[in-house]
Parts: sequence; C-alpha cells; structure tokens
Amino acid sequence: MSLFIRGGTVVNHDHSRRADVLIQGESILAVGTTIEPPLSADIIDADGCYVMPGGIDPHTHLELPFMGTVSADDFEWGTKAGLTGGTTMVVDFCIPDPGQSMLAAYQDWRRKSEKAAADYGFHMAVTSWSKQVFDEMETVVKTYGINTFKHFMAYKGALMVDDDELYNSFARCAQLGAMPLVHAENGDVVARMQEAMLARGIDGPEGHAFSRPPEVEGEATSRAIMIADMTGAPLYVVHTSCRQSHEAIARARAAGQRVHGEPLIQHLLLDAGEYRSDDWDHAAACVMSPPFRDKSHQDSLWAGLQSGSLQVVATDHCSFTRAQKRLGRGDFRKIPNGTGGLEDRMPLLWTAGVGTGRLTREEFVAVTSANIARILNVFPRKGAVMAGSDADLVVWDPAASKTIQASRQVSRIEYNVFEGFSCTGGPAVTVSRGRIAWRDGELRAEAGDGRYVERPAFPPVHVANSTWKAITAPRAVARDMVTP
Ligand code: DUC
Ligand code: ZN
Ligand code: ZN
Ligand code: ZN
Repeated sequence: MSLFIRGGTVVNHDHSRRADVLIQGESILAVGTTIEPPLSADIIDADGCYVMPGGIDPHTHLELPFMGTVSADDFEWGTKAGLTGGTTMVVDFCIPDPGQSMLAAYQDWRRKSEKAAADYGFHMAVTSWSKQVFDEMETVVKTYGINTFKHFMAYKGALMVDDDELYNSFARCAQLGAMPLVHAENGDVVARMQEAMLARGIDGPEGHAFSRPPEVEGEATSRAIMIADMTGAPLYVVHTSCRQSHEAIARARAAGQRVHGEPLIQHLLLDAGEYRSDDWDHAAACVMSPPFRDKSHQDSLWAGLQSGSLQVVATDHCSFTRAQKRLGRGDFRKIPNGTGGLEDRMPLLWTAGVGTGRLTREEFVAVTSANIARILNVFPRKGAVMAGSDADLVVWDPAASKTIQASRQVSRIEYNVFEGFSCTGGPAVTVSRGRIAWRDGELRAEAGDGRYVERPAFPPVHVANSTWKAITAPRAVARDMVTP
C-alpha cells in the first residue's frame, strides 16, 4: 500500500523545501521533486499545505491511577485525541504502585496500551530506592527499551523521592546511558504551605496555586540540576512553568550541562487568573501541578523556546471529569491534579507561536517533534520527514480554522481548559505509520493501530564502578580515587 503526498512544502526542524513524499507501507520511501508515484498509490493533494513530522507528545498520563481515581482518557481515546490534532506518538509515564516492581508495572502499562490508536513509548518512574530498583533499572533500559526515568520531587507521602534517592538513581542512569526526568517542586515546602492555606480557611482551587509558588519549582529545579551534575547524568525537567526554573536550566546549559526544559502548552497560554474564577468547577478544572502562573512567566517560557534554552512543548495530558474534580470540594489537596491538551497542542502552538511570529515553522517542528525525538533517542525514525523514517506525518493547512469546544472534542471529558480559543492552522490529514488516521474531520484510526516504540540507551557517560556498592557509597568511591 502506498501513499503519495503531492505539492506541499516539507518542513523539517532544520529546513523547508517544496517536495513530494512517497510512503510505502509504514515508512517514507522518498522525499523529492522528481518522484514518480506507483499507479496504485493513493494521492493526497497538499497544495498550499505544509508536510511536517507528526507531533510527539513526550508527557502524557493515560488511564493513570492517581489521587484516588483514574485519569479519564485511556490509551485509545488519548491517542485518538492526539491524531485529531496532528500528534502521532505519545510517551506515557509508567508509574509502579507502592511496593510494585518496575517489571510488573511495565506489564500493566503494556496491557493498558494495547488499545492505543497511535504509536507510544514509556518513561519509567523511580518512586523509592533499593537494590531491587537498582537491578530492575537495567532490565528496563536493556530489555524494555526505556531510556528515561521519572522522579517526583513533590507529592509528599506518595510518589516523592528525597535527595538521597535522587542521587542514587541519577548515578544509576548515568551508568546505564539513561536520562533522569524530574517533576521539580519542593514537596516538603508544598505540604507546609498547603497546611497554612487550609488553616486560613482557603480550601478552594486558589489554595492549590498559592501553595505551589514559582520559588518551590525554581528551588527544586536548581537542586536537581546540581545533583545531576554531581552524578554526571543529563537531566530533563518536565513541565517547566516559571522564570525561576527556566533561568536555572539556561544557566546550567551555558555552563555546559546537558539539561532540557519542557514547557506545557497550558503554561504558555493560560495564567493564574483562572483560579480566581467564581466558578469552582472551572477553577478546579485548571488545577494541575505546577499550577498556571502569572503572565510574566509566559514571556520567559516563550523566550526560552525562541532562544533554544527550552526545547520541547508537551501537554502532561491527564484529564479528569467534573465529577472526579469534585472529589476535592472542601479541600483543594484532593482535587485530582491534571488538565488535557493532547488534541489542541499543535493548533494552539501554531496559532500562538507561528501565527504571531514568535516561532518559525522549523522551530515549531523542532519543539513539537524533532527535538523530542532527538532528546528521547528515536530520531530520525520519528521526528523527521525523511526517506527511511516512519511515515508519521501531518499535512498541515495554515488556513484551517477552528474554535475549541469541549462539545466537539475526542477527549472523554465534558470541558476543555482552552474552551473558546480560536486556532488558525491545523491538520488536514494525519498519517500514522503509513495509514490515514485522520482526514477532514473524520477519525479513521482504530484502537490497536498503535505500536510500542523502544528507545535505546545513549552511550553511557561512564561505565566504571557500575555496581550497587559504588552507587550507594559515593564518598568511598571518591576516596578510592585519591591515590597516595
Ligand atoms: N501533575 C499533574 O497536574 N498531573 C499529573 C501528574 C503531575 O505531576
Ligand atoms: Zn509532574
Ligand atoms: Zn477560563
Ligand atoms: Zn506529568
């Protein structure tokens, strides 16, 4: 089966040119101006459109058991929502239950993701430290093809890890050629501030935002960066939402550290004013961690994307219904944290980025796809419109217009935090591994069409001392290195 995309402008992260694209089976066979399509090829007319790599969302939580409930969009509906908006791959967080092994958690996630309609990979969460975790990390990298480990510096009493655990796990990542990820918020300080808010009688969604100020994120980001430096590991800071965190990342990069920052489309476009709403349901819908910030932080995030000190735009898609959000009436600490965005990230970023001149088209491709593929080590299989790459791409109509309305969305919840936003520019056709997954408003992908994508390890930073003893006794290792 072949597809021929004729007459468009191919946009990659590094250049654009007028070219046709021939797809054979699941991959791109050729990109050029002199390709003769086979007689049997389905022709897609891309005149006036851009042909770009499909979006990759490196940060989703589909069917995640979290805060006493389970996120509403599962792998089927989350990936279908993504395809509707031009996203052809998600990377979801595999989070072991307390006491559960990583290996069992991985099997759970593979089971849940069988119904994915688009390709997907996983990150693995490290929520405690032990010899068992040390050993399992090797299997996760070498057998499961997962080269990223997530650490929560917040959610005290649940997922949070302390500095000792961070140090050990980051050092282990460095040995394995894996990269640590951090949710950077100081969970101890957040817990104290939450108590202080409730003691003052502030129990609504605004209390959520007040108890997680930017300083809490800036401190944790700086701490994680320095711990990563001491272990020789690279670092990826998820949902970078504020100036303090961005500046810490930019400083570390200027000093030569491999640190990556990931703003969310939500933090780029929505601000803390949402929590001042008189409408409890609306304010609760916007509860996520980190919370939306004052507008001044948005300028910092856009500047980071423009200058390259921030590399990626994600969603942290973790949707909850109104009824689920209402579990937190009377105590904001119980409002399930999370917002959606998978369906809207690409059109919104195009509109607010390319449409305003803040981003070039190539930069748009970089931050929604190519940079992510490179950072997560699946480039150029993903993230490129190039001969040999997977045929995950989007035929993007810069004139398409859409007003975001929850009543018309694919996501399985009854509201949308971007309700009423108008987008100019959107997918005319989304192609997922060579198949038309979405075209002119019609979703054609089906549950089970997606495949699991393995992501190989990076070359290890250093391979010496890769034993449990060396990791758990860093001072002894340092001492051994001093020769008399
Ligand atoms: N933040 C959220 O808002 N939801 C899921 C997990 C997270 O860290
Ligand atoms: Zn997080
Ligand atoms: Zn609003
Ligand atoms: Zn998350």
